[in-house]
Amino acid sequence: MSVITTHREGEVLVVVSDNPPVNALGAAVRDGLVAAMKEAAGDDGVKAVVIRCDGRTFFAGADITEFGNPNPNPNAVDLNTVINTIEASAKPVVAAIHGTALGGGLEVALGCHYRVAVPSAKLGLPEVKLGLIPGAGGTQRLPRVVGVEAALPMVTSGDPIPAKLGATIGLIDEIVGEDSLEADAVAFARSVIGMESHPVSSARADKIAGTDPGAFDAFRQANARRLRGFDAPEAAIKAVEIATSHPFSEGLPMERALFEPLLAGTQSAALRHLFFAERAANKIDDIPKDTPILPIAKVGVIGAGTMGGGITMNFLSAGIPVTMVEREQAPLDRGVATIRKNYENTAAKGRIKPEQVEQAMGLLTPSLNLEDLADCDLVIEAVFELMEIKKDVFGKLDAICKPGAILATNTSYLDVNEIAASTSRPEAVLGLHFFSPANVMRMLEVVRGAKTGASALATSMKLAKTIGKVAVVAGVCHGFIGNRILAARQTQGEAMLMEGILPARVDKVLTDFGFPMGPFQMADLAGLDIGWTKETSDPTRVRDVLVERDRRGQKTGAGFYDYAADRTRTESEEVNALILEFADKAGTRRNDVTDEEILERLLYPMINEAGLILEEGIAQRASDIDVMYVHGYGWPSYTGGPMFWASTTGLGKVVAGLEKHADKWPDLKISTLLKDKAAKGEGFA
Ligand code: T1G
Repeated sequence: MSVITTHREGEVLVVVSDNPPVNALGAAVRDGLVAAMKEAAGDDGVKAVVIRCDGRTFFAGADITEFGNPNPNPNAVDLNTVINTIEASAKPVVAAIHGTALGGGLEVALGCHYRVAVPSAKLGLPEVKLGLIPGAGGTQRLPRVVGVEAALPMVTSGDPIPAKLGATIGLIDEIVGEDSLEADAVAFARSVIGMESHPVSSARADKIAGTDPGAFDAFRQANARRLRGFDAPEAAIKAVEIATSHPFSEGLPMERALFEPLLAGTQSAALRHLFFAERAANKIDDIPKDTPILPIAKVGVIGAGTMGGGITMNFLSAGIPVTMVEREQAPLDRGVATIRKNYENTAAKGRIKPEQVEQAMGLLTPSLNLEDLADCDLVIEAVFELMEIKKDVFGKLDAICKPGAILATNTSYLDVNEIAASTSRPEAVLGLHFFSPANVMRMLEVVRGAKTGASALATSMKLAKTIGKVAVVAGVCHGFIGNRILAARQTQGEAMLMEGILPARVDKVLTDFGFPMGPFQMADLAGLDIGWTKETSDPTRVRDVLVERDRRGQKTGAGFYDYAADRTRTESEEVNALILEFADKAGTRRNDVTDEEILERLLYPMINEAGLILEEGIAQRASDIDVMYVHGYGWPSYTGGPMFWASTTGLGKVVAGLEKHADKWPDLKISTLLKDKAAKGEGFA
């Protein structure tokens, strides 16, 4: 059965693609579309064409699985030929859009003379998210249809826009009925039959005439921070600029000339790796695909602080009612007020409508009573990070909550098996480790206890998608996947202080690598007093001495750095002097440390810890660790995450670096898996 079929609605030929799961524009689709256009051209009874797709969405782009591999169908027509054939049709062609018209999908729609869409449709050019730019005329046709001001953010952010906005900027000619797409598209097609001419995107000049040449540099400056480190967005800006200064016939090959090097580059390979890695992470290899998913109609959250409030917002925003429990009225009221303020701030930025604030708040039930959680399908505790407190809470929940309810801990380090043992339902206990701020960070670490049941796991992975999180399953060890690997980096960072290497220099090496912040900025943000007590404070440890001086981090206006009221950071002379004094006293001060050594000593131990985690089965697969670090810890996505980066760096180089600096980590155990792969010249992919 061809993936492309046609049928007649009177004088209109309807062309239908049925290529699940997302109507990717693979070879069969491309060939089929050209054949359909030939059929339309050759049939005098056909006066117009509608192109639509079956299934969940209009074409969602080129087939990404074809990239980076030898072309399986060298004789198939390329996408540019398909689109140019559509655009050259003497008979008007209408794109009928539902779902997400993305990448090559939107480029096909731009080749059509008209575009209609259902209200729920979205349109975008997400190629930059794959380290690419549109490669089939998108950067040349989109600005000609919507203008540079609307085109630039679409092409450089890769974020889709809703159909309604598409209609506003002229990308969509008509918003049609949500449930009558084909009929309304055929009616639209009939309405344009017989017109003298039809809009040809590549020939239009009205929307780009008079573009301010300075607009491009202005856009670069306004978006420099967001685009830092990525190659594709700059290429996209250049391509749009070309559309305003060159005829389409020259612009199309120039777009291709910008596209090809990106496709061949490491950044695109890295981002395509992450695209599939995110989807693989959602799969748990050893539980049956038909494992029952438990309905989560009501959620309980214990704790209304930063984490509890942020966790609560995830479910409210997904339309799931939450009962949020605190021990005292004042913190409960503060928690509710903070949630409301967060939503109101988001509404003020235009990201949600004011009525959505009330919708979300209407789903929140504050409570001082654990008994109010009795009918919840899932309860998540976000109480103080002390095992005794957690075990006490779970013991009470076990008695209160209905049979089958899932009981989750938000712990970021503690033993989930020990927590589960404090209940009579270990099969329903797991970790749901959110990352702060929990309502923003996409990462969710699902910690699987030894007795956690398949349903609880499968339900959690599905729920993660519902609340817009990327989930990775971790086994139980101290710090699970993310924080255990992070500890390896933080340990080295502190060791460098004793060599007289200052925080600002260490942090800069990591921010130059692409992290949003380095270990000391991160420590100040989280608070230097996590786990610190007066009784156990270590006067030989810089961090503890800072806490003793009440330099607890950003929250006290001083930590490794000094912070102004607006949280602007400056180096602290006091702290730098203290560090040099410590290094001199210990006789460990060095003046020969290079930035390369700093980077190797910060990142290689992370790769090694990841190798140990894979050996121990704490992570299902290496790509899960990439997903975890990109979405949970700010590892620059254009390097693909730690495992992809180590593989492109060369595992042999990593092992050599670990051995070269072995004296800096006395208790280091080099991962056997890492050494074996390095010896074979393999990567982690
Ligand atoms: N190619 C191949 N497979 C794809 C695919 C694609 N473009 N998009 C999705 N899949 C697979 C995905 O791996 C998963 O497989 C299944 O479909 C469901 O996806 C020339 C060069 C469309 C919004 O970047 O954003 O066009 O895991 O789990 O949550 O200029 O998929 O089931 O085996 O994500 O409902 C541009 C990428 C390509 C769109 C649907 N297009 N896809 O989300 O399902 S480059 C994109 C998405 C290009 C042109 C350029 C999302 C989605 P499996 P899913 P979803």
